[in-house]
Amino acid sequence: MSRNAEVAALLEEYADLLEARDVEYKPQAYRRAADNVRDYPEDVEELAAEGPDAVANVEQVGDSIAEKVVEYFETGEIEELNEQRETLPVEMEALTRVEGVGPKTVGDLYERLGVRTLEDLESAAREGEIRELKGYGEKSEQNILDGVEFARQVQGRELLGNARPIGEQVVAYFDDVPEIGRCALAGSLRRWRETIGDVDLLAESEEKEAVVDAFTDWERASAVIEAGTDKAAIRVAGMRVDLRVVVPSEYGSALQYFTGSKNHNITLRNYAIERGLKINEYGVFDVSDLDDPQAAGQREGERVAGETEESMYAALDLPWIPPEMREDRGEIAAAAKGDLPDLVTEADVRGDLHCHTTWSDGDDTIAEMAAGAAEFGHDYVCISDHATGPGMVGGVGLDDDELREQVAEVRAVDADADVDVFAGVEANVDAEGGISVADDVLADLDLVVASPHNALDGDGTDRLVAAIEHPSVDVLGHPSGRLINRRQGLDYDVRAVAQAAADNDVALEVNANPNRLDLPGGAVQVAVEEGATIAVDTDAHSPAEYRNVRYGVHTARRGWAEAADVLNARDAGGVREFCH
Ligand code: DGT
Ligand code: CA
Ligand code: CA
Ligand code: ZN
Repeated sequence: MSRNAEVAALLEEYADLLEARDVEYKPQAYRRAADNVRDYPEDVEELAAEGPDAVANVEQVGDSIAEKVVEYFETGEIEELNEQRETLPVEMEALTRVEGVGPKTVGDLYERLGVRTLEDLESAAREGEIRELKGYGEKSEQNILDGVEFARQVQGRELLGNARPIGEQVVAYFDDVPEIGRCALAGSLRRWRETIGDVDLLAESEEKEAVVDAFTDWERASAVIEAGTDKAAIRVAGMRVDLRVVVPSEYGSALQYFTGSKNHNITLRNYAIERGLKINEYGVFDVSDLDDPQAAGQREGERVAGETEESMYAALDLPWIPPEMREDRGEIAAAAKGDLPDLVTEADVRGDLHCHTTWSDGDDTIAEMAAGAAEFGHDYVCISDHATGPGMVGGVGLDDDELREQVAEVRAVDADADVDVFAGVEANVDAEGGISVADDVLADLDLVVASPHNALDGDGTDRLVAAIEHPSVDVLGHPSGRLINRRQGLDYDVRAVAQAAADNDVALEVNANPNRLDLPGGAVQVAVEEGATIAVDTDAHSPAEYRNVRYGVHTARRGWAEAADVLNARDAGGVREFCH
């Protein structure tokens, strides 16, 4: 519920702008500070209210960064950031979304070609201006063209992990507005889609205008986009937030309608029509006695439901369908047959099987990650630092000897910890599907995660199946290697990979990091159909990131997964047995 991510994003933008101008060291300092601010377990805003000294208690946050954080919470702006934006007037966020284009390239292309926007970048590449520049070639120009196309498709869609906290903040704010009864998120955010076009919010009230006023007066709103008598839209942290206010009797029907998806609603509407019923945002109406139901007004007919969402589905003789499933992927037929799955919940998850420590690129020690897992409420955690190999740069990964040493430390921590600590590794799946860790080391580990980190384009089916068939692999980590909105990752035949996973007792990871969500919901559904097991893991690089597990759980729910399908919904003994 905090604004930590928001101020972290500004510190990162500042770092990018400095880096684009070839400033040394400072950009890294700002990025480290940004990471720690984002992950800080309490509201940094509260520290800011106490002053810069309090903010400087956050790890890696020095005095001048702390002052900027305080300035932001006091004034809504950071003067020095504004100055940097004026010196380099580029759409940094959009441009660096193009794969292979970093802040330095942005600064360079602005200096030499005046590129400010994605459009400028595309036309410079199309007209062959980039290949003419020293340090660039035809290949880099083509890569930029391909990257622009992808960056354009994703433009305007925010990551779930950024949008969800904003939505929860506005709901929390509404909880204290006396005129409001029930209120909830709707739209793609309620369905936990991986990216969000805008945040939709519904509130119940008899005093609609008071609610609209409270909404547009919210201190977090940076602009009011529109305001009417029963709906309004504001901008918060760059996102559009849409509000609808309805009377209590129509709250359930409005919630059902505005949750979507559009395709779920269309199929549900047709299902209703076949039964002589009409369903819309105002309720369910029996129209069998009307002369011309097609020509009837929205609220005409005998109203049979609408106060609650449950009543809407019940009027169609259907059980309530969880929002994550409302994507028109067979959920209405399943509900009609009484075959809805009993979806996995956040409370079902008992441990995390993928996390990193200072041994590779994590921020905290094995003991700290174990203590953090206990505090989070887990029963067990698996330490799975990067092994060296293809895709690991800058000496991040551990070689076989280091892994042997690490196992000894894990055993020592395990002896004292409040959770079971498994010794694991995140090995690299090379381009041929090989695993680059010695067999005797693999044999000493409790659990082996294997993930692709290099050559993340083209078809990866054979490569992933080969990794699954390796006798020591237990979990296939982030199978596509995609980064949402940034990198497409591997293509692969999901059904073939899921079958191989089921046959070889390998779990497919649902990596819960909001940048990844890999497997995505659609692939989880195929995996579950094929009888494969999934593992909902956070890939945490600090204890704060254990909290991302909810994004993985809801992604698994989008794939109809039940607790029985999830490896880390088992107890520690069950996990050990699976990995045998
Ligand atoms: P987004 O914002 O692009 O991530 O996706 P949604 O699903 O939140 O879509 P949005 O914000 O345009 O509309 C919210 C919900 O309202 C949507 O999920 C279903 C409902 N809705 C909007 N337009 C239509 C429509 O033309 N037909 C139907 N049946 N439902 C609609
Ligand atoms: Ca929406
Ligand atoms: Ca909307
Ligand atoms: Zn990885």
